[in-house]
Amino acid sequence: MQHETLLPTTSGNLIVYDQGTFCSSICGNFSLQKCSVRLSVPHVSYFISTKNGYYRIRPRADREPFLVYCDMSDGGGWTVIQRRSNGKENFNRWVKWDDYKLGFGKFQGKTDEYWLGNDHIYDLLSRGESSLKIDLMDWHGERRYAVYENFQLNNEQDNYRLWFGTYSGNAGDALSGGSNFEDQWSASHKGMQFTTSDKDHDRFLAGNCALENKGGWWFNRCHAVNLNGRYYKTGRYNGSHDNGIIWSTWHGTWYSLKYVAMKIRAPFFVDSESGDGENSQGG
Ligand SMILES: [Ca+2]
Repeated sequence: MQHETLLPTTSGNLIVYDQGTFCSSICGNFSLQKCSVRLSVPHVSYFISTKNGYYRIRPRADREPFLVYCDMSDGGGWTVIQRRSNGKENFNRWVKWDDYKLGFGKFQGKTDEYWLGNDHIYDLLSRGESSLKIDLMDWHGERRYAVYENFQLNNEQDNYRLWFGTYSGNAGDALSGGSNFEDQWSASHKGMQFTTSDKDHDRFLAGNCALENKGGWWFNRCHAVNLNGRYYKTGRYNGSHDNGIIWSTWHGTWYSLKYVAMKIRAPFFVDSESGDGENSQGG
């Protein structure tokens, strides 16, 4: 019998839940189609509604558990792998490749900024999480989203090369590079390796895209999407490089978004009607 433990809230709403689980499985009793946690105590099993918050998950039994924000609204079961909301966290890392590999940021408040880490993301994806949803919000409070099926990373030996399949949503398919062939050739992120300022794997021969664009990413030469870029508090910005937080098919490359989050879950997940109803998109 699987042992599951739900501990009382400590600071914030951390819940320890680290037996081979991740957000989809916490919020993933598919027969109930409900975001719930099964509590197992002697002779009794029952369910409670699951809340948005930070959970300590353990997708691989041979690795240490780690903290992550589980978004149980928006259908439920989402593991948030990246979030930008206030510019407080430095994504232009000094110790670069290893920070992006292991993860960094703050894991406390519901809008705290972090990068979960390429190793953690890789482990979650290799466990079957493969739907990627990206939430976007501009400085007028308007929201858009993009969903990609078959989101996958290769391992570190291949520098976390990025793959993804079918797009749906209302933000435009910027990860594929934009609307015309020339843009796609130079800016599509499909098949690109991860680049940081100390490890250049991009297709820009004359330089390093991560240095110009202020954060690690799956750069081509260089990008149509730059979600780890510099946080501008204005929306439109000027500079020598288009290094803001960019989703080019919505606001172009000279507009930096106010809020973005990247989240993943299992592709067979059935949207939940519960969760705690909290709007996870911050603001
Ligand atoms: Ca280069």
